[in-house]
Amino acid sequence: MACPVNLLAMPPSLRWLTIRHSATITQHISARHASTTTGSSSSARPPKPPPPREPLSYLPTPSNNPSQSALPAPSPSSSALDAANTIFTHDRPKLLFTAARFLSLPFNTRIPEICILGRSNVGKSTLINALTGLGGLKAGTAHGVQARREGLAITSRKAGCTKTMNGYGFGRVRPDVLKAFLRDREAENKALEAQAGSMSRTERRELKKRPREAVPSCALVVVDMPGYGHASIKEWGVEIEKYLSRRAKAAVLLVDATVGLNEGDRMVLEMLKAHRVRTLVILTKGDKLLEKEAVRDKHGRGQKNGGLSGACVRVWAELRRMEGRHSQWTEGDGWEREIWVTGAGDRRNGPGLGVEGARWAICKLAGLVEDGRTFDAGSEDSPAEVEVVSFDDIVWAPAPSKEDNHIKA
Ligand SMILES: Nc1nc2c(ncn2[C@@H]2O[C@H](COP(=O)(O)OP(=O)(O)O)[C@@H](O)[C@H]2O)c(=O)[nH]1
Ligand SMILES: [Mg+2]
Repeated sequence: MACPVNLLAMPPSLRWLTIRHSATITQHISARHASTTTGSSSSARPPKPPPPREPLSYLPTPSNNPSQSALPAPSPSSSALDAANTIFTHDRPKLLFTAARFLSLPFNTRIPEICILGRSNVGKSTLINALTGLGGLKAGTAHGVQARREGLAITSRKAGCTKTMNGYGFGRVRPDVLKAFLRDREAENKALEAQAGSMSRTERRELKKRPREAVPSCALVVVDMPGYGHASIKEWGVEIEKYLSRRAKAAVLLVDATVGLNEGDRMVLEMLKAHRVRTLVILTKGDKLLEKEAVRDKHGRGQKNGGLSGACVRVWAELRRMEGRHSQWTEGDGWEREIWVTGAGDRRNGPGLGVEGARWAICKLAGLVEDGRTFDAGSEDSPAEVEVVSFDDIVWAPAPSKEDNHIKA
């Protein structure tokens, strides 16, 4: 996307900002780095910058050369961002299910489903709330019956608050999806009626009681998973590993930007890789690192461990190592080689830092929006060509049933 701001003149720690509104970026940078971008010698204190609302992502070059690690990732188009915003914010989210066990999950063979994983307290529930359009303050402090009634994810400072798999429905169901479902349901009903003629009364009763898939009512299902770390990963893992191995097509792994990858995250990444689940990594609490950066800047101190940019580089490098030399765990059924940053619980920032970008990245993961970004082809800084597989091209795993323990296709 053409951008009037000279990106190369930006300080390296900010270059990886994906730029949408150059005016806001200029404002943001001019307040933090007044002399470098505006050339002004005024000694007046710059006005406090509004926190950036732009999508934030880190998209390094294929060479993975640390000295050129700060590629300004092109922004998704405004229409793609708007499409993602509409899915998440136009209608109130619906709490579709709460399941403690894999076998009690309702069937879903029609709607893209994304699970949100991460250690306890990383900010899973907060991000889900912010995706719906709630401001940072409310997104990070949703408690009680009222929040439940509003379809919000319950957040807590105490670790281990979410103990069940909670599914939220976002957006309106696509008419073609609904039409196909109703057509198939009608055919299924006819076949059952024909079958029922030769059945005993008990068999007919059993048949009626069999759980069936509900009529699709949304465009996207997001599942808030219990966090790990509070209880041991082994204790956490049984039902969730069943979910990852038999049902999951796509997952978002949240990593605390202030901590980086921990043992639990690594174990989950190994699971995702083993079960070939398409994975998106989002750093949370990016606002905390930016705040620390601002304090260090003010005192003329360099950034500790490279600040937020350093956190992205470390996570990215580790994921590249995890891809393995022989097995390609990249786009398609691998991890999306782009790291997104959010500060969904940032109380000073209305909509939450980078939340708009996270909406778009999640919709892209679900196949609801196309990438459509243009990279400067042939430039040394262009990211590697990646094959994008649409969500529709992924074969859905059969829904779990008590009689039959299906294996993911
Ligand atoms: N500053 C800041 N705080 C956050 C962020 N995300 C979550 N929090 C806070 O971290 C705590 C745990 O969040 P929660 O969403 O319940 O974590 P979960 O256990 O992963 O669901 C809450 O007190 C949130 O307000 C963030 O991006 N920035
Ligand atoms: Mg939670």
